[in-house]
Amino acid sequence: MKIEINGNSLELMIGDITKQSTEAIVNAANGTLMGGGGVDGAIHQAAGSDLVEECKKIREEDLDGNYLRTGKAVITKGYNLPAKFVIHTVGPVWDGNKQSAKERLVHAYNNSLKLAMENRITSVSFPSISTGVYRYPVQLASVVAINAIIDFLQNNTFGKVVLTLFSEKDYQAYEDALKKKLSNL
Ligand code: AR6
Repeated sequence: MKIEINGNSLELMIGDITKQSTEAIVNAANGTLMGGGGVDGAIHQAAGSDLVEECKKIREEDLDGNYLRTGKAVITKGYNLPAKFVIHTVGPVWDGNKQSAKERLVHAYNNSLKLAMENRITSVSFPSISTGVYRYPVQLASVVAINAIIDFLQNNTFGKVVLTLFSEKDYQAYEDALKKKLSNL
């Protein structure tokens, strides 16, 4: 499904984000930035070990050795990936607190999009942040993600945003959320 918003496009598709050739892809990372399972593991594997080296440097030099906080985002090169850049963000771990999880997930999407714009990137792919290892229910996270992305596109001249979902079930949740949002615009 593909729609136009304020001269920008938003597309939902099923696929592997490591194969995406948008200028940037977003990684659902953890605060260590050292890789992990899920989409993070797949991105590090496909990008090669230069990626973790750049992440180490960011931790040491930009974050003073600290973890990247939930909702924040940083950017690296894409190395062996088709995408030129990787934007690493940390989504919230689902703890049953709907409101606080929602705020932190909105930050993760917004800060990733802002960082892309600051770097003059005009196309970016997102995975379904937080709905794997971090257990955020996809029916809820999809509504939050769609609202955050659409609000951003309504207020900015950006380009293209793709949501690359990893299963038919996830795609369905995002498509339902998008259709609902469109009927209320
Ligand atoms: N392409 C697109 N989506 C994918 C891919 C892929 N190649 N692989 C998995 N997904 P998760 P989180 C989907 O667990 O919940 C990591 O260990 C997956 O099916 O990757 O934000 C990090 O290091 C799910 O729908 O991220 C953190 O510790 C979605 O990506 C933690 O997991 C997100 O699932 C982050 O957890």
